Amino acid sequence: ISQLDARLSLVHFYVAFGSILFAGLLGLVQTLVRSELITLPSWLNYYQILTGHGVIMALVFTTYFIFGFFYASVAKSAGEFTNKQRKAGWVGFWLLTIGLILAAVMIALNEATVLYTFYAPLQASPFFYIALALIIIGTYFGAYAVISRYRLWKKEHPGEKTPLLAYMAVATLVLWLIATIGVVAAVLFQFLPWAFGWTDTINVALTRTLFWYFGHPLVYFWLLPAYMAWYVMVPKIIGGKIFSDQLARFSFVLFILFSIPVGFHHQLLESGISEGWKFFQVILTFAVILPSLMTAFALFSTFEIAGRQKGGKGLFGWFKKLPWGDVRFLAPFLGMLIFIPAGAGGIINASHQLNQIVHNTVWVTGHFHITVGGTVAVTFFGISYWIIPHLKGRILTKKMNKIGIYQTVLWAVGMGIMSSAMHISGLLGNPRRTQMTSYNGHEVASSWGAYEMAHAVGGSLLVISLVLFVIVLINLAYFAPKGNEEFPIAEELNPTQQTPNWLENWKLWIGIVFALIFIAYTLPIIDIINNSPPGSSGFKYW
Ligand code: HAS
Repeated sequence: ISQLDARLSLVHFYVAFGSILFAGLLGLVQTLVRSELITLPSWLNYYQILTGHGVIMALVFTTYFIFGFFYASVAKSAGEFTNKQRKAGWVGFWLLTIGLILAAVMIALNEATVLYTFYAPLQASPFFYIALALIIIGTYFGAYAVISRYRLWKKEHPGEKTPLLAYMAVATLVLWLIATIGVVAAVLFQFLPWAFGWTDTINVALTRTLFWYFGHPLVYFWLLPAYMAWYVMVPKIIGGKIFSDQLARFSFVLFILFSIPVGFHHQLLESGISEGWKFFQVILTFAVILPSLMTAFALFSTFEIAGRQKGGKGLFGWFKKLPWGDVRFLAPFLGMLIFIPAGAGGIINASHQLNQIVHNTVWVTGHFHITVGGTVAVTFFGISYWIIPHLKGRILTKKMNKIGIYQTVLWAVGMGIMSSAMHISGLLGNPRRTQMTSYNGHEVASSWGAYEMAHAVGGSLLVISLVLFVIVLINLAYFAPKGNEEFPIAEELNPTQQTPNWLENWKLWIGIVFALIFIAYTLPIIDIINNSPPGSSGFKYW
């Protein structure tokens, strides 16, 4: 891709890599505090670190990485950005970065110790909410750049099927744009007036509902770029083809439809929302599992077909033919493998009765570490190993490939130890989001001790892995031999198969998703507004 587009993409990656290393260190500190191996100095508190870790990992690392990946993927598949589009990308980058700096300062000053979900009645400085608003507006500029490049491609190629990668980036951004309506409404109309003191109270149930309207699709905003790599890049790396272009597009459409009207599955134990509406959203939650199952099916087929074409015989002979020594494949494959238990955990969470056991325990912390910290992060590592040298005009050397394999395996092992311990001790009642886990030596709490230690062991491996990751990336960006590292985009297995035009009918999908949102949310929100107890005046941790 052009130098100008590469620069826009790279600057996003650099912030993403710096932030994951910093937030990883904060995560390690948390595990050491919870396992009582260290105590914090008086000027620093646990929840401040937890907020920094959550905000940077969940919102900063992911958002920067995803936009860096989208700019490169769209420029590669749909053509160079125009000056206007690229300018929008830069405006987006600077808004994101100003928002990030402002949020970081507020957290460092202990004036935004509200955790990454910034639940009311915990109250932050108004500047923290302004920072969030800047970050979201920044993403809108980025979305404009990507979507308008895709539209321009359609104009330049009338009647042709759009490039799959660009289509997927647009689908993910459509999901993002609709999802952010909830958080924008909460920040503009509830949090900011309350934090500035223009309103005395805040409706807590409404803020949480608007947050989860956004919060659940947010997890698919993280996941879908990993799916882009699984559907389009991994087949090329293994010498195979995309199993079905239609299936891939349809699974992304299903994510748009079903990922938004499901936020209540995070609020199953909250009062103020009737059981019927929770039940309805749980049904839709089970519908959003479907595109992941379709993806699993397509990937197994891709692997088997590629392995057999390479001479793999018998029931599982094809498996041995996959390129296990290539980090560009191994890392995303580990991501897929991790997603099997991670997805099963999600299904457990979504089941109303089981949710009563796991809600607000470290089981949930284990769930999101294994999903976003496992599946998504490991896939992003795999992408980084070829995309950084590609953008810098260098190559992934054998030595860096080997270190990359150690790094991703170490990450998977560390995450495996940490999140398994979290899942198990969650079932033993270990609560999430608390610094003190000893409860003065209570018998039940003492059963968590060994697991807390395992968190610390896993967390330490993760930090070693991150240091390795950043070292390899610095090498790939500045010291690896010059060359042309491949940007892997696979062809379709069956190119003559027609992809139906309705898959590209955005008005239809956006119309259906708004209808579903209307059905799933209108009455419960009216109920919340009419029947909530008096709002809360707020609680400042600082
Ligand atoms: Fe979740 C809580 C339900 C997926 C992230 N989730 C969270 C939170 C986060 C999060 C951050 O229903 C915590 C928020 C907080 O702070 O409170 N989650 C689900 C369900 C799914 C799911 C049903 N979650 C994710 C993903 C995430 C993520 C993905 C991040 C990226 N989640 C919940 C619920 C809660 C929750 C409740 C609230 C809990 C509570 O009480 O607070 C589904 O999307 C999962 C479907 C996935 C599958 C797996 C398919 C497998 C594939 C791999 C195939 C492998 C191959 C490899 C091909 C069905 C695609 C080949 C292998 C060989 C062996 C050859």
